[in-house]
Amino acid sequence: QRALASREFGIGDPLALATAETGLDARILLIEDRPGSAERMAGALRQHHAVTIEPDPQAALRLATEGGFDLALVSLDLAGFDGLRLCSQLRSQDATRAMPLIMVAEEHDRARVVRGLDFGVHDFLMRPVDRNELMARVRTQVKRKRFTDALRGAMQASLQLAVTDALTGLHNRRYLDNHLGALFADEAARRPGLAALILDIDRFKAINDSYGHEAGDEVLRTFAERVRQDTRPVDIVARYGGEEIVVILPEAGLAEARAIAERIREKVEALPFSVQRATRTIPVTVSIGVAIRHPEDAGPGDMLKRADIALYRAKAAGRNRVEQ
Ligand code: GH3
Ligand code: MG
Ligand code: MG
Ligand code: MG
Repeated sequence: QRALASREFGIGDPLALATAETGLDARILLIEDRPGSAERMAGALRQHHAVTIEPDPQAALRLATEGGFDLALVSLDLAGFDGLRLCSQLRSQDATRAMPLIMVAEEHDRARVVRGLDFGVHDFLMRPVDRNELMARVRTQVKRKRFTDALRGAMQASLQLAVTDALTGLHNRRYLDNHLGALFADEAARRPGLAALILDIDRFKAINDSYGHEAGDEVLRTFAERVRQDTRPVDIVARYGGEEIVVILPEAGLAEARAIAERIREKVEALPFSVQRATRTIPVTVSIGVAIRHPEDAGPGDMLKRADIALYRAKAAGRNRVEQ
């Protein structure tokens, strides 16, 4: 079932990823100022892990912040320093929040251990530290961390996939609808300009018919890439339908929107499209409908409708044109 889920998302199996390296080879920061105890713990841990011993809490905090550690063991009875406070600092700053922490405490210190657990320290060991218990608790925390990291990565990847068009890598229609709705609702009154372009490749069916569907796909990918290059990061570029792309220009008036559309149209026409199977390049042109938001628009659909009507006019007038 896991394998199935990960195939669906097109991502690696997070559990397999996390358990493949079963607790081996972690980088461990051991914050302990009793030399005997530090050496005993480090000796055991070094069978499987890389261990850095740091007796000074300030230096330890700096080291941990610089990153690169998978886990820290923190003595609660550092000379002249409150180990629990160090734990709290490590838990509260962004750079170290996700790093697993294990407290090392004296038997009489159980009340502070409980406080540490309360504010999110992951685990603890009581002195004298048992070697097998030490290894087991470290292994468990490292595995948990690797699993949550892998899961977070997988979730981000699948969220990304849900709003991305697989063929072109552009945003998909779902993304466009969500963001355009929000843009309209938030800024309806204030925004100086908001414009939409609908771009539709001319006679695309003929390209498919002459060169094959795969060549058509390649043309689409190149087309999408050129449109993206000709727009700015604030613009939304989304695949709207088969060979139609919508561009939302959040800061453009009509003149600027027309100019951008004209620039895209010219470039598509001027640079021939090459595809793998065909020896010749393929001439491609695009028709573009332009619309801007009107104050009386009930929603973004009204603006897109006008762009679509303008696109239809461009087609009717002979294609390879920009109309508004
Ligand atoms: P025009 O827009 O100039 O009126 O003519 P057209 O030939 O482009 O007409 P239309 O927009 O109606 O047809 C678009 C064609 O695009 C139909 C469909 O087979 C093809 N198409 C849609 N999606 C894809 C795709 O992902 N890949 C390929 N290769 N073709 C696609
Ligand atoms: Mg059409
Ligand atoms: Mg078309
Ligand atoms: Mg079309």
